[in-house]
Amino acid sequence: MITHKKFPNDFVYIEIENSSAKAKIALQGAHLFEYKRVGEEDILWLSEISDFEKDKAIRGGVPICWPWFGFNEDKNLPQHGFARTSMWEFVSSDEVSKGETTLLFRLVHNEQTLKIWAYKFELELKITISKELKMELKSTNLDKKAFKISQALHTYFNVSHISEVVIKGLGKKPYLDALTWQKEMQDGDISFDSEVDRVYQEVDTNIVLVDKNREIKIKNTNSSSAVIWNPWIEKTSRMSAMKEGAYEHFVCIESANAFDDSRVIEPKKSHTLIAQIF
Ligand code: TA6
Repeated sequence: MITHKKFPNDFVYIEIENSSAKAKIALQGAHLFEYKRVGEEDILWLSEISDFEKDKAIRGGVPICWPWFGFNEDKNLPQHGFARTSMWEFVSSDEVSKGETTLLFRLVHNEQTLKIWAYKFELELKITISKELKMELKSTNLDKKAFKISQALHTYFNVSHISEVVIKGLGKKPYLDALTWQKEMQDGDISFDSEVDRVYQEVDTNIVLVDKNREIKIKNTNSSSAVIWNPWIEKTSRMSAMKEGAYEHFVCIESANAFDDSRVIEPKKSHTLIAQIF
C-alpha cells in the first residue's frame, strides 16, 4: 500500500508498506528515510532531531549526493551537490509481486539547477522495497556536451553501538583518507575508535556490516568506490541535526562513484549506480 503523507509544515513524503517491509521516502531529495523489514530493527539510522524542511537535507536515511560528492571547488556551492535538497517528481509505483514494490522518482534540470550546474540532465531513482532494498540511480545526459559526475548513495546504517561494528570486504583496498588527504592501504577489517572518513577505491566485492546481532550485505554495481564515515565525538558536536552521542548509533557505508571513480557521461548516454542491501 502506498500513502501520500505530509508533516504539519507540509513537507511531503510517501509511505509504502508491503508484506516484506515498510519505507518512507521524502519527495525532497527522493530521500529514503526509513526502511524496516517486518519483525526486524530499522536498517537505516535517522537522527531524532533531523530537519524535515524545505532546502535542508534530512540527517539520516539515504541522502543522494549528486552531481558531485563532497566539496565543490567553488566553495559557494553546496556540499554533496543539489539533488538531496531538490524537489523530485514521484513518477510511478509497481507491485512487482507480493512483498516487492518499486517506486520511481525523477529530477530534471531546471532554471535553478542550470544556474549551479550548466548541464541538461535527467536523474531517476528506482527504489525496490522488498526483503532486499535496491536503489538504482540513473543519470542521463540530455545536453550537447559531455559532463562528469561524482556521486554517492550516502547510506546511514542503524547500529547497536559503533564499538560493536566491524566492516568486512575492504581489506587490502587503497583509500583516500579525507581527514589527512593521504592515500593509504586498508589493513584487515575496519573497526572504530576514532573519527573515520575514507573513500575506498578498487572496490570489487560485497561489503559486509557486522553488528552485534546481525549482518548486512551491500552489493554495489557500476561502482568501484565506497565511503566509510563516522564522525566520532568531537565532529558530532559540530554536525547539523545531530544530538550529542549520535555517532554511537550509526555508520555510513556509501555506494559511490567518487574521486578516481568519477564518471564522464556523453550526450544521450546514461550511467546507473546500483546499491543492493540485504
Ligand atoms: O561522506 C562523508 C562526508 O563527506 C563527511 O566528510 C561528512 O561531512 C559527511 O559526508 C556529511 O556531510 P553533510 O553535508 O551531510 O553534513
